[in-house]
Amino acid sequence: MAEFQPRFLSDYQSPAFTIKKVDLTFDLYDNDTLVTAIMQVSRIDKSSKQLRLDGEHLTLVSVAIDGQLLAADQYQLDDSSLTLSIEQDDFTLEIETKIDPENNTALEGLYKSGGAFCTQCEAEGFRRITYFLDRPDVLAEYTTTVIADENVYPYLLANGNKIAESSVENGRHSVTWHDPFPKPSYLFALVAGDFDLLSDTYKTASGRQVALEIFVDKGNIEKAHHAMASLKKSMAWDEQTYNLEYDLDIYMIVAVDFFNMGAMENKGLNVFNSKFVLADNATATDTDFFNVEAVIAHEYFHNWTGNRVTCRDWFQLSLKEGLTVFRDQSFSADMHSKAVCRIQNVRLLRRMQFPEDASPMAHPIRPEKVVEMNNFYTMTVYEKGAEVIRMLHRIVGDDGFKKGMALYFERHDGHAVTCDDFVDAMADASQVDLSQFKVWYEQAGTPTVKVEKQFDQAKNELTLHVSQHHPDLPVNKTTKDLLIPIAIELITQAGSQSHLLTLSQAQQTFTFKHLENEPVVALFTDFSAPVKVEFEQTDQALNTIITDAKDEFSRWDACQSLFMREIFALINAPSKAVSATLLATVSSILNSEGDNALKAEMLTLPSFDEIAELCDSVEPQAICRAVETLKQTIAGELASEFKQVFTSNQQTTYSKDAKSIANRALKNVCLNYMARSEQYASMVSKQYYEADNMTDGIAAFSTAVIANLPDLSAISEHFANKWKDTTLVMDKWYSVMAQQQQDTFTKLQALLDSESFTLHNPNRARSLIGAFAMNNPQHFHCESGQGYRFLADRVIELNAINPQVAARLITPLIQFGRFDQATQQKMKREISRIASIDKLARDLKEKVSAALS
Ligand code: 0A1
Ligand code: ZN
Repeated sequence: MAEFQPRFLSDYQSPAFTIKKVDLTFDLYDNDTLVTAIMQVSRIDKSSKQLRLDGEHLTLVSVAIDGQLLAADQYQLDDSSLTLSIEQDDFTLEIETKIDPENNTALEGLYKSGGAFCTQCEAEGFRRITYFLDRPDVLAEYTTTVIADENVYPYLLANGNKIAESSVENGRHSVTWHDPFPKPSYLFALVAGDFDLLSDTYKTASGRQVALEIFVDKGNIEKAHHAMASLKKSMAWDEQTYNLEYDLDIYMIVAVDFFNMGAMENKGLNVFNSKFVLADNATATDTDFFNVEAVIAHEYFHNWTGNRVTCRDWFQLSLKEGLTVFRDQSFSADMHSKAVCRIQNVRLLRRMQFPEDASPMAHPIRPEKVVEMNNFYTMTVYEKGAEVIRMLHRIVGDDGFKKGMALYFERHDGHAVTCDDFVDAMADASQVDLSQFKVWYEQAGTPTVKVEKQFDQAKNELTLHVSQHHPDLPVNKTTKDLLIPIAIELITQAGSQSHLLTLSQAQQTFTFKHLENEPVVALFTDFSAPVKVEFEQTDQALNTIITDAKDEFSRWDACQSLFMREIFALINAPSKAVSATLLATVSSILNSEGDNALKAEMLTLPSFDEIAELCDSVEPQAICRAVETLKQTIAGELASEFKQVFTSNQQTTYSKDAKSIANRALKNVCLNYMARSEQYASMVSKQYYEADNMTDGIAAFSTAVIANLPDLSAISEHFANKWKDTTLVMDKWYSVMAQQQQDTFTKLQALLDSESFTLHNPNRARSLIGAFAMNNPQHFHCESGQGYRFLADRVIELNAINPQVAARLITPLIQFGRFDQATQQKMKREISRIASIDKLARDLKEKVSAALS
């Protein structure tokens, strides 16, 4: 069937026709919206006589060319296209379609979220609005008129600047917007609704006034101030860092409750998942505040990296996403602790991207084969893509990178380009040969770098033998050696020195002379490349890195290596005693001076997925048991120290400055350990009931759940009762409740049956089902297979409602490669069950086929 056929990067052809201008009119009704599109079309390839337009889930009303209506035998129509025979080189095409926004549960194209109309067109949603050349290399100038009931929908918004408004018959009104910047259809947006509006202005570096508007559900305006402040910071940062100014007179953000992803960078009219806009002290955690700022920045930065310069085709997605994630990460690092930001980026990469890169869906950051584009908004394209840009930054240096960015915009502003164009701009601006670097774009899988160290005592000379190794994955036809920047630190009695090595061959040797004594070597400082490392280090060397390295990331990483080592020892010998040196290390971190946020990170054990990622044929329960033993032992042995650090970091008044956030983080890590010691467990419910902010409240609540404390049911009831009318907080409640340890499946069923649960809201679905599959490994991987069955049942239900969300939630089920055969079989049985259902959506079909092949 055509809809399941893959598309290949190598088949790319430039468009035979283009659309230069579009005039859209939306007459909005819940079930019968009429869309009129008047397009100025030009032929590019003179030999092409057939114009094939994309269109899905549409009712065609009429088609006219240069004012002449076409009869039904003058075009061909099927489920995914409308094809016309064309004589003219330049013509006006007018198409009327009808759509049903209210029943659009897939949330792609035009749909209703609560009482508002909104759109989501990336990647290929515009074809659910009208027949169009729905591909990113067709750039058109849009004029959009929106007509709707004036009382119900007082705000009618679209991209660009407002150019007209009027009242029309039957209590309806009409507003027209014009966007002067040619754009691909995926950046189109429309919103109609009744909102509270937070307005502000921003003066750009060149002195232009920009109106800033954030639209939120009525009653939520106080929760929009943080988003507004974040937007202004982002605008200033992009001016200071890259000389990039905003270009329209108005920047609008609308927060909606029903949204498949985080947010969308539509030109001048971002549509956001309300989770990444709304925040106040009572309802948002420190992490939520951080994330709102980061997502606001990400979407804002897309205005240049994505909108002004866009992608030639969807295989190039990382051109805009990898680069924009790199930009938002750099912004966050400038606003907060650089080291803690970096640690969190790396944790995410190891926990989510490394497993994806070893899974049946592994793909290079620039995929070569795609069935459903929505399946490629991945950790690989985004997060590994950002790591690739970061390596480029390290190789060409900050100045070279900024020159490269400037050249990129000089060459490509207003165009749809490729990842190669970006790397070429970097190479040309900094005069560095990056041809080998491009292999990062075409090769999937996490490389392993092996290092052996030799020290010549007589000469005081250190030699590192370094080699690179690549996993054998079916997606890679061949494997090539990569250009890998290896930042290192050599720690000697005289202090520490930093070097940048470039590994370009399969094996290379690096020598360092005139050292004081045998150094301790910290490899991949600041995580200079997205690789795994094999390097034998003594516990003592790791402890030296923890105490003496200049690079804070390496200090954290050394600590994680010690934990990892202990966890593997416990997997192999469950009744062994926990190493006394490890306990001493934890104790000395607890009692050290320094940044509490970094300490909190250092004291947090690796997650299930980070551990599984380093395993080969392991039983998942063995991982869970080992982690629990380690946690219990640390908690028991150091109970009074945790209590002491917990107490000394208690705050009397709530504040959001960096120091208070850091203190809360450390205190809550301590609380988590304290929950496991009998004498202090009662501190958890005390903190819950006394908390005056969400960070402390939810930390106590989730600790009570994970440690299965006796007060749990009272706390959970209190929480649900207090927040029953606040959607985003109830999402938190569901995701905490998904981590329950006792009678888990009975309780999960009760949660599914609860009145406020619905699979139609993606946040709600993810908060229960996603949180269970990702954060409750004991029960997701329980031996009976019930956890896999639970997930598969929900995926099957979601297939009929929202295939995109279903396909995202199936992820943990298809990442089975690290587990033992018996586990793999149980997981595959459920995947097969999903594969066999009727009307399996393309999104799921692509994933289950890959998993079963
Ligand atoms: N471009 C957006 C992400 C996004 C992608 C797809 C969507 O719907 C299918 C929605 C949003 C970003 O990177 O923020
Ligand atoms: Zn993005």
